[in-house]
Amino acid sequence: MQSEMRRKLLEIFSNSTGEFVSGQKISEKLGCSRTAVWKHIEDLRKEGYELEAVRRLGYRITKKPDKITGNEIQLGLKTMSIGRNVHFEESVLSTQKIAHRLAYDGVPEGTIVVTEEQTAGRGRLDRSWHSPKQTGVWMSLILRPNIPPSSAPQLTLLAAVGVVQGIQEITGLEPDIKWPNDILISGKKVVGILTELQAEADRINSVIIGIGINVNQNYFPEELDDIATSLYLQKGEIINRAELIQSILYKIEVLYHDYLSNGFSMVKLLWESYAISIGQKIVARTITGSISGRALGITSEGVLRLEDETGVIHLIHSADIELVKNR
Ligand code: BT5
Repeated sequence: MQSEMRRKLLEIFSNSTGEFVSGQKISEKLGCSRTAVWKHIEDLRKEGYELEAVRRLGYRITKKPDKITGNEIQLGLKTMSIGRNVHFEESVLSTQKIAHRLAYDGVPEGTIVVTEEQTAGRGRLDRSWHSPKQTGVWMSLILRPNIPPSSAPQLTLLAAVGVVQGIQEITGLEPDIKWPNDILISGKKVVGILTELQAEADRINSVIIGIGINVNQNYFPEELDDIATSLYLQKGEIINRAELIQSILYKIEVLYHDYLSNGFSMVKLLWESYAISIGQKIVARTITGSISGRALGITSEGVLRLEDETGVIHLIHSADIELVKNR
């Protein structure tokens, strides 16, 4: 099917929000015959859509295929700018890499890069990020906020809040955030976020927020088995990734607009309400060494405050955090 026809047809169903649409109406909107409509419907079925057809009522989509191309993400998307421009590729080294290039080339704010599989997905400090085919959400979001580079960590926390809210909405699960960028369920990592900048000394050109979500994996390689989990493993149901992406993008956009107009306070409050490490004993491993103590909270810049045993308060900008179990 012509991609334009397909897009229009899916749009008609999306606007009908689950109600039946008559063959007559579809043929009018597409400007084609009823026989052609029937053929297009068959094409959708071949692509994995399940459609119910009832005499005199027409058609409705009962199940969408688990695809995350631009069309699937945009149909039903409620945002104004975030995710309105989608760059999709079946397989990439890393969506971050592509997003850096697109950001440099000047794509609109809110552009996302999405893929089915990353062969060289990465975390912080060039650690690798396991991104198997068709099971996860591997995406990078390009923002261009007018903020100083020192405030950029706030956007990692903003993205984490948006992802938690999206997961809650779609799955009903209640994830926790571990400063700065891990989202955990039952103590295991389900999401990692990597924020990178294209910036000059005093101004940001682009912020590239990489979000990796384990969605439908039913197992992990041995080295991750103890520390990683997926939404499927937690919920016991396959999750529709396009709907999850739509929900997360919408939550992020709402938070981002509030952040640009009113500052960090709303995100800070929400973030603290999901954070598990605050008030707890932790070890922060930084590049220069480890500090143990109690996590007091985050500053208005999004930096972690940690009080060591002697009462000295350290500001931690970047670290891996281990929660120390109280005996
Ligand atoms: C992160 O780093 O958690 C950030 C991960 C960001 C991934 C996204 S996917 C889209 C975009 N494109 C990219 O190339 N990256 C971003 P960090 O805190 O450094 O954690 C990395 C560590 O998490 C690894 O050393 C492993 O121990 C563990 N890990 C790797 N893959 C994992 C997975 N799928 N689930 C849970 N843990 C994983």
